[in-house]
Amino acid sequence: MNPQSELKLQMYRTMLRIRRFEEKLVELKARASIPGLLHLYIGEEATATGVCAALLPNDFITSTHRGHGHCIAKGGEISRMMAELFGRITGYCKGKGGSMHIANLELGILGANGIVGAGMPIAGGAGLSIKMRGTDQVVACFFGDGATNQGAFHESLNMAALWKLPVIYICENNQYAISVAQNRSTSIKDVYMRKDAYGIHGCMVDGNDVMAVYEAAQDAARRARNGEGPTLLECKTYRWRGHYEGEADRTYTYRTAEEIEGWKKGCPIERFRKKLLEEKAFVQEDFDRINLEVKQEIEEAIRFAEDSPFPEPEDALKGLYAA
Ligand SMILES: Cc1ncc(C[n+]2csc(CCOP(=O)(O)OP(=O)(O)O)c2C)c(N)n1
Ligand SMILES: [Mg+2]
Repeated sequence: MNPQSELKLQMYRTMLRIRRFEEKLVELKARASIPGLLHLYIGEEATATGVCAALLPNDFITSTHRGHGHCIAKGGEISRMMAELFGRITGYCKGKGGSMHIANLELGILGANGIVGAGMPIAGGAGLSIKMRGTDQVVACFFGDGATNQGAFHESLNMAALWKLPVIYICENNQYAISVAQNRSTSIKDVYMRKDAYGIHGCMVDGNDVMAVYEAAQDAARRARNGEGPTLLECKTYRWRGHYEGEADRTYTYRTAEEIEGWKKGCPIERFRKKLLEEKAFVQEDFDRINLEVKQEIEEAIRFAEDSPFPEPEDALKGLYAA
């Protein structure tokens, strides 16, 4: 298989792994098998997948409260993520972090984050460290549309522009911040236009088109590695589930069933599968095989999590950092 086709199939698999992992979480949460809050990424898989496909293993990402997709796309193992959500010691943070705090420095994952906008200064710091160490790494910094009205967004973009830091700022514009539609909170429709305020590159793509996201992220990564500074990449997308798992009762107070169904019809994974079939790059059996393998991977991850021990009470304060 040529490398381009291999990459496409890999991207399909990554999107499906994110989708199936989270569909399983819906079920587990409804049965109260896992503690803590869950913000699901279902419907937005093409954004993390396209961006991370343009990164190298030693590049960094910063993530958000809706971070499972970023983690999987950057190389996170589903079994260790599942164990983390089950609160077991085999999880990425020894079961003490949970959904909103998964981090792994070996994979360049500088952390999911429960504080909206808090990944942006971290990405700036990582970008500055890359510059000072003189490597050609880049940082992909993911955040939502709501986060772009935080002071941290403006402060970070200003400094990254001034110091030409190798950071790709990715706004995952799913059009809502909890129940607040973007047009009720943000003075402009297209967030990427804020590039002009900082004199940096920026563009907007269909965040549900994985190839469009990939190509835009590749351009941004190339510029960053060449010392040309940051890019603001806006990906228009949509979350299918509530803001958090369990929101169901409130969903239809701020968006309609028709709106949600309309976006589901444009499912990023189905769209990509159909495109690959049309290109005659693959046959349906290729997708069937991947579906089966992903299903098995998720089942094994649950077994791994359930078979893993909980942390000991006397270890409660180990592995914690305070500044
Ligand atoms: C500093 C801060 N303010 C408020 C919150 C509560 N909060 C959690 S998620 C969220 C909305 C974030 O919206 P957006 O950035 O668009 O991300 P999305 O949830 O849509 O992915 C808010 C206000 C928080 N966690 N941190
Ligand atoms: Mg949002």
